[in-house]
Amino acid sequence: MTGKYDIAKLNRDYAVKGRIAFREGPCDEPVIVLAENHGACEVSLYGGHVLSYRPVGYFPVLWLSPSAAECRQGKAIRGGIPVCWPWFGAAGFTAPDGSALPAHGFARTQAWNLLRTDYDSYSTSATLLLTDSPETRALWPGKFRLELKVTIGANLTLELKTFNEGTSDFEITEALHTYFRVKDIGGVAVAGLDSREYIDKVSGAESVRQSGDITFSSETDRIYSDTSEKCFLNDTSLGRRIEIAKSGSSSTVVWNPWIEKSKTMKDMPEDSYKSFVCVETANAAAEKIVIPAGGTHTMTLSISSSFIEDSRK
Ligand code: TA6
Repeated sequence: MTGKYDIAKLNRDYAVKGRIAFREGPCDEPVIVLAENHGACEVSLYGGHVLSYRPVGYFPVLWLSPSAAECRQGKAIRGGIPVCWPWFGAAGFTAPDGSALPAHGFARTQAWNLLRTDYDSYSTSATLLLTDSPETRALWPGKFRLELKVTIGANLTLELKTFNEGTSDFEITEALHTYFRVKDIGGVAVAGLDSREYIDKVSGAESVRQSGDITFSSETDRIYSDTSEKCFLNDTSLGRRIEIAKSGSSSTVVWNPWIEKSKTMKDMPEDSYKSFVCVETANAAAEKIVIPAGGTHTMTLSISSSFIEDSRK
């Protein structure tokens, strides 16, 4: 036993052969391995962070930094699916004591708890739980319960459910900040956002209309609004299409840091920008979610992949 968990005991008590297992992970928090006939995924209790997803017979769907295993307390794991909550991007406000707040909220740097695991003929799942604490209340006053249900089956599905446990409304922005692995960023297009408006965080333009598919040749950082439909990541050189379906989400964020920004990011190799693109399931910018006292809000993401003809042949 190295950290606060006895992984061997967790496996003795809760592992299910071929379905559920536990391993050591970042920041001394266990990683839960979930498997089913169609594929497998892993989710860390540190940050409630999905680290990997691989459908049987396919290339890994998510990109994860080689430095992820060395992630330190208070830092977010680079790659996989970070949970950005209870705010996306800059907080836009200060902590109750007036101090500055980290980008993308605190959920992705907290230790979550494992609420339950389930499996049946079609899927295997784990439900993780984060609740407010003196540490979170020092950053944000909300009294909350946050559940993340990760399900592996024919697809990978994440369900992020916010419960307002307080006596007054609170407002959140949020994102499942998914890093999709690609063979080469130059051969990638994101489809399904044509004619949608976006905020361009690189140029500062507040309202730009998308024309056609999104391709990548420089730093790209866009928040698309009024986007509740599924979108697609077409990786022609890999011969793969990833379908990104969702519910309870109005915003879609598309990000690639490109060359110069990548050089400033010390938790990944400089050329990593060639190997991933983030298409994020979100409620961001003006698309805030107000949750009344005692109320809930659920955002879901479902990822599936299929082969496509390599259009270059
Ligand atoms: O989702 C895009 C973005 O907001 C970018 O502006 C960039 O900051 C990225 O998130 C990564 O943020 P992080 O705090 O994880 O380095």
